[in-house]
Amino acid sequence: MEAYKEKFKATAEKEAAEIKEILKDHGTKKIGEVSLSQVYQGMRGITGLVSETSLLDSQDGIRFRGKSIPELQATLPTAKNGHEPLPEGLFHLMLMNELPTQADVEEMTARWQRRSHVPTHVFNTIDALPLSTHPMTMFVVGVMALQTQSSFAKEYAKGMNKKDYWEYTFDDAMDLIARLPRIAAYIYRRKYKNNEHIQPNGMLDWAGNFAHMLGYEDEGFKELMRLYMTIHADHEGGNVSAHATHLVGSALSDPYLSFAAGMNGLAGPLHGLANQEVIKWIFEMQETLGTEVPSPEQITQYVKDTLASGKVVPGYGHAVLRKTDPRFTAQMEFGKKHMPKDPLCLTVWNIYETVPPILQSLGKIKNPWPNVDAHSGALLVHYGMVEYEFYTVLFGVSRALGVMASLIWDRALGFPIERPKSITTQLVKEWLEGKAEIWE
Ligand code: CMX
Repeated sequence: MEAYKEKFKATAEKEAAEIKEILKDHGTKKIGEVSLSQVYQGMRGITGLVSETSLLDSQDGIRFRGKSIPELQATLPTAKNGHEPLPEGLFHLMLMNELPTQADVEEMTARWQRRSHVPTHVFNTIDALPLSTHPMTMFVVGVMALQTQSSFAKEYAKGMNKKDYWEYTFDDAMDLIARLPRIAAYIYRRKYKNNEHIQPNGMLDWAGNFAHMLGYEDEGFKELMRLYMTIHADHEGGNVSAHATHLVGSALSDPYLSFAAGMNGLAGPLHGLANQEVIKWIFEMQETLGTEVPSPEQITQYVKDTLASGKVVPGYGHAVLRKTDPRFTAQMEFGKKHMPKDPLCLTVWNIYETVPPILQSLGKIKNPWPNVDAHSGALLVHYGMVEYEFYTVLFGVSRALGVMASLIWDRALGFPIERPKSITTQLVKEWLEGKAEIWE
């Protein structure tokens, strides 16, 4: 290692050890209303944000405007002959705080169809990237190229009245949601399907048309997309993608800039990228063990090896949830209904039986249960979408629904620029020695 790097490593290791000691002895000490441990450990449990569209309960999971996922499945309008909720309905619920009628949902589909034109320069910008580029990078670059269309940015430059912020945020949010499936499908077909693109079908709903443009005409895949786009849309305000979108938006960066920030966060393996990591990890397990459906004993050993090599088990654990994620359960039920004998789904279900007790036995993991990402890939693979590097883009298209509805509310309620206070470890040490104050 280069000497300069060595020097940094030694300095950082010393400070990390000091912080560990400080937290062991003083972690519960309060700075204002919060403890020193919360300040150092990812602000866990600190209530510091308002996000109107959904609320996460550690035991019951996510509720969108008070409605759980099973309730959404029972009450939101579906496609003709379909059973899964249409994401248009969820967006209406999050935005308007009322259950949509069939007519509300049809109007939303039509509204997004009218707004769905993507200018050529966006495709040209994506085309400028090497084919080897990760799909999430292409997605963010596509969103940034689309920022030229921002009504919010144009009106702000002209001199917009504060009371109108929400309205141009609303227009940009609608345009962005309408256009994302086109951009995402373009990336998929460019990278994996020989650059052969499929024109939109104006007769289909938003998620059904997305499935069509991706190249999947199976009605089962369209139903999966409707469910997928609904359950990945929102997970209250503190997760990385929602928080980043909200934070950047608070500087009055327009919705395109804000959403791109959120997507850069979603592309992290501890957040949305975990959905690709899960399938990659299972494929590697199958290859290493030489079997399509590894036994519980084989899975146990593989999980132990993963942990011993200093890696996380992808798809397991959560910062807030303390039970099996209802989004995992909804996907498992979809799998049991549509593909009960699928070998990859069987493996996901065997992993679900095997992993939690192992993680629990480590004693340090707060939630040993599966999250949303533990299941999604197996369902996609069943319909032929094996290109797992693309999966986080699907998550991103869905997440736009929640973070854009929230952003409209942020501007409608006039929320200010976000600016929490930070401190240094030097100040903490002086404070513990009684030589300095920490301002509250
Ligand atoms: N495998 C191995 N170790 C895990 C683990 C897992 N699945 N989940 C948590 N841990 C470890 C943490 O890395 C941490 O270890 P250290 O103390 O050595 O740093 C310890 O257990 C305590 O962590 P925690 O308080 O239980 O969990 P956090 O709130 O810090 O992190 C999360 C939450 C999701 C990042 C973590 O559980 C994880 O890394 N899971 C795997 C990645 C994943 O599936 N992410 C997707 C989450 C859903 C989403 O956003 O899409």
